[in-house]
Amino acid sequence: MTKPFKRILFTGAGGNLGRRLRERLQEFADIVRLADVAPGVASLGPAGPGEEIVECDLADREQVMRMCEGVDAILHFGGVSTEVEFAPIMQANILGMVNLYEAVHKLGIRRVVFASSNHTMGMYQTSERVDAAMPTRADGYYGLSKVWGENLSRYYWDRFGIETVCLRIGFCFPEPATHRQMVTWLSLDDMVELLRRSLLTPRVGHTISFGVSDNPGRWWDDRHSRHLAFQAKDSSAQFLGNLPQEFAYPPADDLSTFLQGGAFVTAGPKYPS
Ligand code: 15L
Repeated sequence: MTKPFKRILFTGAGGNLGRRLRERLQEFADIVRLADVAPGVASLGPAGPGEEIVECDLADREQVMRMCEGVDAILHFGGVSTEVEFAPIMQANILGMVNLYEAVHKLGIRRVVFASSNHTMGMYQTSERVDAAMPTRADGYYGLSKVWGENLSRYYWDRFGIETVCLRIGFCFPEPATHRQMVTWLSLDDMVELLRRSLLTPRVGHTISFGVSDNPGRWWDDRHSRHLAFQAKDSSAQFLGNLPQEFAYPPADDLSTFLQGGAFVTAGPKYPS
């Protein structure tokens, strides 16, 4: 069967999403190059049929250039994926994005799908409905680094015509169990469909889309990425029984309940104690 691409690169292959997506990536290309930093690579085991495994530190310009050589499209899921101190975020997510887009530009790669995050918008309230044209309101260093990635990729579209789809992914784990996880859940099948639409839609320009299933009460409105024609098939409604049955009022000052970013909001920068 002919596949859409000869070779694609998936960065962050050793992470939560990378490990779960690995076998699903085969449909997109004859060869899937799986990349991660050393510890991530170690957990990948040997390359299977149609796979290549590459070790790469995103902060290292030369390594990033080598990692990108010979690929037709990139799924960029690498980097720090949670709220931590700024130094590692700066290396992997800020400098790493610069290195990646320099390589993409130099090597003539035409399209990137960037795993952004809902934490670009984490400071909106849970009672608000958010779309991609609204100002970003990151909830910490991690969310800010994803805003940087979205803006950098927009610059590369405006200046050099390199297309990027930024996916503001929600909670993409097997089973949601809290109210926030229910609202923000993205099933693996819907994630794959979103990748399919992001890679195969003929013209995407610079697109920002929320990565979320068809959940009840969802906060995010995808009116600005309808051209992707993504239709979520799954819904977290099937997991409603996972929620605690008794209601308890949250404390009035509990930001993690009232802001969309949840626990990331309070995990962010603090004054030294
Ligand atoms: C993210 O951006 C994280 O990478 C992921 O691990 C989840 O925690 C997700 O956000 C979330 O908001 O639940």
